[in-house]
Amino acid sequence: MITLTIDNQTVTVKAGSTILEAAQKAGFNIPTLCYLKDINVVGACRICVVEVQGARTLIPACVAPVDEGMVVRTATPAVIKARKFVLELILSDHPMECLKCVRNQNCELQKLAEEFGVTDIRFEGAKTSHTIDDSSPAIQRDPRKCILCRRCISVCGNIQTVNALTADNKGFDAVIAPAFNERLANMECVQCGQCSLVCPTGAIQEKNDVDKVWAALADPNKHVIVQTAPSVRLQIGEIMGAEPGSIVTGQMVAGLRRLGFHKVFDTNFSADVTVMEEGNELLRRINTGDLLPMITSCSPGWVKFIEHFYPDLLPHLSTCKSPQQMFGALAKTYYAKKVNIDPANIVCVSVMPCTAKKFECSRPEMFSSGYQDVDVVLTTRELGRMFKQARFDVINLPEEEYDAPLGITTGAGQIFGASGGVMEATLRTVCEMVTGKELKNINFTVCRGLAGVKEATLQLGNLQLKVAIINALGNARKVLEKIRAGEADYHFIEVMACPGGCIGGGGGPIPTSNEIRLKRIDAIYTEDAGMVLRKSHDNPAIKKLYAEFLEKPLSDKSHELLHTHYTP
Ligand code: HC1
Repeated sequence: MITLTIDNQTVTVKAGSTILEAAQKAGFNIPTLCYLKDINVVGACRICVVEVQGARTLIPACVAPVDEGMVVRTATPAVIKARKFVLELILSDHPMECLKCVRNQNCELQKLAEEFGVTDIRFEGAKTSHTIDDSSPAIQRDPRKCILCRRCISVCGNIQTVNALTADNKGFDAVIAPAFNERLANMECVQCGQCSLVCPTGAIQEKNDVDKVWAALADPNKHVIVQTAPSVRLQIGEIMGAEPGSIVTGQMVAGLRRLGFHKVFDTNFSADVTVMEEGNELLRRINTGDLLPMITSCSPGWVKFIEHFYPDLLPHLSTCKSPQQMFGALAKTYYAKKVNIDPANIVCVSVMPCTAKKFECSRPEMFSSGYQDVDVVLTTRELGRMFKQARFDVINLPEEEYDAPLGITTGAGQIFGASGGVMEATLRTVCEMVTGKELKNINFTVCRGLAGVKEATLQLGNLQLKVAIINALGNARKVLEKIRAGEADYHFIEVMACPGGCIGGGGGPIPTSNEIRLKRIDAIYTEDAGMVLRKSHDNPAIKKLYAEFLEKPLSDKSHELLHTHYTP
């Protein structure tokens, strides 16, 4: 252990800790911009400088290790002056478009400039000229707003192992961009949006589709329906001012109805359909000796990752479409027929915690109703913007229920939003199918939590089922390498592209940290525990869907609408 003094307070921390970690442990609030715990520790921005007795210069606290007897001061006049200087330098090459920036009032740079009273920029001069890259269907880059902090490079390279972004050039010409300043659409970017979640400014954000939805709602000839993903009901509360982990399902439904959506439906419904289809596909593969392990395919960033980097392993993907896409296909066939509305006049909007869903809905495989199955995808952040534009105090609205039938759901559908949820939901159904007996305990807690790779072996009658659950693409890469090497004897693997699963999706609230992810995960399982029905095969609306329309899981109709094959 190391003992040092910070602002006259004695602090003891583990050897190898940084000054920033020691200060945070002792309750000091040193400002940071480039630093991101466990992800980006590069000392690029210098806003965290502190005075260390005996040192000739100010020291960046985020990268400097503590030393025995060190004397640190975090807020001397020299420190404050230096931090303000750093901010002025950053702002001297910033477009200053705060009023029309998507991150206005949620920008780390803006907040620090306000805190440090930066009202004049003494170094006005040449500005770099960069063009906005809106080539990707999901992500938009505006390098003019980039402060070169490198958080996006770290999350894309170290956590996701995608490496779509890099630092090019030096000094004034430095830019964070795809290699050779290529456009994002031409890179292996999987559109997971984790870069937008960690960007301190508005340099990386989702493609804005809010106006498309207002236009649809204004069209008297359109029947506009909306589906909300499992994790949106807790993420949207945070965006509207509630504490992380608050569940505002009924309030969100009320808000959506007030925005003018004709029907408010739930992706949890089609998550239940996914369980029926995927569970049966798994048992078919096991019983017929077909290719194993089977890997989930509901996370579109993950699907793009395997397409780009491991195309030889694509046959391992379940043929099931994601719940978002199953919903769209059913909305424009089953639901359209039920309510006697021409599917050409249905606009199907999704609200997702995910940027990659914007890309998924436009894939050529996703037109099985005869139309684009899902027309517009909004991230949770964009829905927050719509609520704010409408000036709805959503978290205090009286609660309302989802519409039937595509809003009748179970706890199994709900838990899809957390890493391990797809696996647990599927196990609840598959176990009862295999054993023919009702499960005494439906909580497969081994599936839960933030660990990057979780494994379990379950005895289902005579079947010993080996499963793995993976979140974040860097962890997926490790397991895919094992599959390639013939060293993975799993039957079934869940992969979610984003750390923590969809509750940590790239379209969610900013900031998102592991502490916040854990609160959202708790909320997901609380919501599940409070539901009357918690197994997909018990959902009466699902039973009716099969009786009236699909016939049975894996039927020809199911294959036509709900399954696909991905090709690189
Ligand atoms: Fe997800 Fe899914 S859980 S992918 O994370 O399978 O986005 O929440 O909607 O489609 O149901 C996202 C979340 C979501 C799908 C479901």
